[in-house]
Amino acid sequence: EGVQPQEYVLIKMEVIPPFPPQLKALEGKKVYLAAATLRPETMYGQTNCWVLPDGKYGAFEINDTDVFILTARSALNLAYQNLSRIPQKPTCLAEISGNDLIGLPLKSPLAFNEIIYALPMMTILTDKGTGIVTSVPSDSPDDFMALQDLVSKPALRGKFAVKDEWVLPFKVVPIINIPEFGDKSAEKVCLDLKIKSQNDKEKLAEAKRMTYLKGFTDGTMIVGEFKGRKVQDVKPLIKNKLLEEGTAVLYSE
Ligand code: A2H
Repeated sequence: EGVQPQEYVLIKMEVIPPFPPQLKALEGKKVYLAAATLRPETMYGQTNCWVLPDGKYGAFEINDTDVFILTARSALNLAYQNLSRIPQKPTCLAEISGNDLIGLPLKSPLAFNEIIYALPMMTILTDKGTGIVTSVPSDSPDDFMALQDLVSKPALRGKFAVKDEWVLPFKVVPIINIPEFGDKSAEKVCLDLKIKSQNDKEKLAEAKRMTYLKGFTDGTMIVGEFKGRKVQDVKPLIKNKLLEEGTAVLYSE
């Protein structure tokens, strides 16, 4: 963890009932996979959610109705940020492995796709954010490559019991134009740098450097309520809209 606190937006990705056996203890609750993001303005382009297959997650009571699935570490932090039914004390209703989350159907705010699925990503860190990441392959090189891996490697899908229909057809949803990179900046930069997989760390770091700042300074929204406006102008507006409608909360660590 850095010296400065990092503020994330937690996107509430709602698990669509009926719940599978491993979530039966949560019946009757509103259950969300809580994904930590620095780019709330990209939520229009969500195509899926990422979990770490070997990751340990828990279902924690946030208030009387809502349950968040995330790491115990982040649940403890949330409990000190007024996001726990009992202040400063996380209550875990069920322990769940990442493998048990794969294939869950989710409804996520702003996403054009009505239903998106939780899928495996090998590079998720359990000591950052919530251990849950939302996937925007148009604008995130990590997300693009992790999805590309699942799409191009049937054996990888087989290993994690990922059904073909959860990843195919592979459709990137264009949401932001960057003059230098077009409407699918992450895809373009991954192809230009000839990145082989989600594990190609150095090249992915370079791809992120190339796209991250440019998306903010030079990006224009090409979809949604703020279509035609600059990313840097609408980022706080979209963030506040999500917070006000209750589909996201702030989280610092
Ligand atoms: B970002 P920082 Cl479109 N492990 O959200 C790995 N990655 C994680 C994570 C974890 N435990 N928790 C969050 N992240 C990702 C959107 C996005 C993101 C776009 C473009 C770039 C981007 C959609 N995925 O991040 O190390 C989340 O992905 C580029 C850095 O705290 C989160 O924002 O700076 C970002 O990394 C937080 O990374």
